[in-house]
Amino acid sequence: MSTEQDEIIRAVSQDANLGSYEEARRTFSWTDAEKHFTWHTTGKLNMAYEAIDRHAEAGLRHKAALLYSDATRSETVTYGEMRDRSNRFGNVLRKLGVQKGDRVFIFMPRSPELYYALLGTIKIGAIVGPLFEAFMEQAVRDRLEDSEAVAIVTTPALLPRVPVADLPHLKHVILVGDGIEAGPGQADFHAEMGQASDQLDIEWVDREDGLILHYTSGSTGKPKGVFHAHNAMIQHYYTGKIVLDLKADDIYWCTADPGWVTGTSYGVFAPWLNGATNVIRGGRFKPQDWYATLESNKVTVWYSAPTSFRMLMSAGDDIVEQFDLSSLRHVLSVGEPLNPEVIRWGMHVYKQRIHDTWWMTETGGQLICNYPSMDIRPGSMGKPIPGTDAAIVDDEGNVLPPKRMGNLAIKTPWPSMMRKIWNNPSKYEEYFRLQGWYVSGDSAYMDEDGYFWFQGRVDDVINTSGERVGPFEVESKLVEHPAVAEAGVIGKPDPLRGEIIKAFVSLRDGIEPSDELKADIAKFVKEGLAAHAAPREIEFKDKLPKTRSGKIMRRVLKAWELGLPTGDLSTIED
Ligand code: 6R9
Repeated sequence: MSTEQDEIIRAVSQDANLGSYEEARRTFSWTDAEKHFTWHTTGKLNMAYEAIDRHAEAGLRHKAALLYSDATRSETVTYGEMRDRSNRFGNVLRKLGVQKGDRVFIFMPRSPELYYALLGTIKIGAIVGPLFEAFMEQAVRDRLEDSEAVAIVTTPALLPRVPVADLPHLKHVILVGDGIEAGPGQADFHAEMGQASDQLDIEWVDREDGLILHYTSGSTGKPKGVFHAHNAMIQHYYTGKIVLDLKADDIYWCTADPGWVTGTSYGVFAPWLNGATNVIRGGRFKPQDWYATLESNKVTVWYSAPTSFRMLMSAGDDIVEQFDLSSLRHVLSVGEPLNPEVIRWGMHVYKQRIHDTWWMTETGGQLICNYPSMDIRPGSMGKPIPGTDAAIVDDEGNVLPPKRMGNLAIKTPWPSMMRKIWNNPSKYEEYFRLQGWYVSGDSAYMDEDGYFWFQGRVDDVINTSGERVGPFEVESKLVEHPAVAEAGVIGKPDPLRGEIIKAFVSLRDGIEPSDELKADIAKFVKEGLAAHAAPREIEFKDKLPKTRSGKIMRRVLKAWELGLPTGDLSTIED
C-alpha cells in the first residue's frame, strides 16, 4: 500500500462537503422523496411515464434520452422519440391481446429497440422480464416456464434458444430484425411498430403493481424470479440523485446489461427518472471501445463493476493516455468487492475516486454506498444511504457490536424492496426470518465509524465477474452430460474475475478421464446454460463428499481447493 496514493485519496475527499451525509440522514424522509411525483396524491402511477413522458411533456422533448452505439450503429433518441416509440410498442402488445399483469420477456442484445420494448411493456402495465442474451435454451426455458410468460421479444438469431413448442403459455414471439417473415404466433417488430399509433392510453397502476421480474441465482434450486413493483421508483429516483449524483446536464453511462438488475434499476430507471442523458454501448467489452465511449459521449458519471475496472487496469495505463477522459466527474462500482488497489489505480489514471456501492437483485436499489461527499475508505462498501439502516446481526437477529463479523442485514422496509419471489413464498420468507430484518446472505462487519466491510457470501452462491451463479443450476446441467455421474461446483478465488467456477466431477463407470472430455463437458454447460455459467476448471474425482442424505458437501470441496482443514465431517456418507 503506497502512502503517497492514500494521501491523494484523503486530499480529494477533503474537498468534498463532509457533514452532508450526516445532515441528509437527519433530515431525509421517504415520504418527502415521494412528493417529487404528482402521483403521491392520486395514488396512480406508471414508471415509464415518470421516466420518459413526464420529461417530454415538461420541455425536454428534444433532449437526448439515449445515446446508443455499437460497432455498426450510432443513434441518438430524444425524450420525445422515446415516448412515441415506447407508446407504439405498448400498442403493438395491446393489439396482440397482452394485458396488465402478463409477463413479457425481452431476450436480445442491447439496442434502442430493447428500450422501446421494455418501456412499452411497462406502459401497458405488463411485467417485463429481461433476459441476458448469453442464455441458452435451458436457462430461457426455466424462466419462461416459471413465470408463464405470454410473449417474448427476441431476434431471429436467438429464436432457436426459445423452446416455443414446450411453452404452452407463450403465445407471441415478436422478432426484431430486417426482412422478417413472420410465421404463426410470430410478429415482425418493425412492421408492427410502423403500423401502430404513437398515442397510447397509459395503464395507470397502483404503486404495488408488478413492474419487473429479474431471475437470480441462489445456492439451491432453480433461479428465483425476484418481483419488483412500480413503487421502487422512489428509490431509483432518489439514489440516482444522491448516490449517482445525477444533475440535469449529466451524460451518464451504466455499463451493465438490462438482463441484470443493475442494467434496469440504474441503466434505465434511475437516469431517466432524473432526466439525464443515458449512454448505452452495445457489443462486447473491449478497453479501447470503452474509453472511446467515455470520450466521444463526454460521459460525466460512470457506473461499472470491479471486474471491468480490473480488466481495464490490466489493459495498461498507456491506453488511457490515448483518450481525453476529462469530462468524467463521478465514478461508481457495484457487483463484487472493489479492491483498494483498483481505487488507487483509478485515482492515478482517471483522477477520480471510484465509489463502491452495495445492493442486490432482491433489494432493487442501492443501500450501502460511498455517498459522494463522504470520505472513502478503500475496501469498504460505505454506509447505509439516508432513509435506511443496516446492521450486522447474528443468526438469532441480535445486533452485533462493531468489528464483529456476521450477517449483513437491512432494516425493513425500503421502497425498492422485492415484493415476492415468483411462485415461491417460502423462499421469500427466508429473507425475512429475523423479525424486522432483511437477511442478505452476505457476511460483513461494521467498523467503529459505521463503514461496512464485505467478507463473503454466507451461502454457496458464486460471484464470477460480478454475475451471480447458483452452483445447483450448474451441477444439474453437468449431470445431464452422458459421461458425468455426479458433480459439485464451487467458486475458486481469481484475481481478475473475483471467482471462477470450478467443477468436481465423478465419471460414470467405464469412462476414461481426459482433457478432451473436460473440454467437452465445459462446452456442454456453455451451450446448454450460458457461457458465464460454464466451469473454467474441471477436476475428476472417483467419489464426491456427500452427506448421508445425498447432498454434495460443497464446503469440503472448497476446503480441498484452498488446502484448508475440512472441518466437521460427522454428516458425511463414508
Ligand atoms: C447489484 C448486484 C448481489 C451480490 C451481493 C454480494 C455481491 C454486490 C457488492 C457485492 C461486495 C459490493 N455484491 N455489490 N459484494 N461489494 N459493493 O450486484 O446484484 O447480481 O443480485 O448480486 O453481489 O454478494 O449479495 P446481484
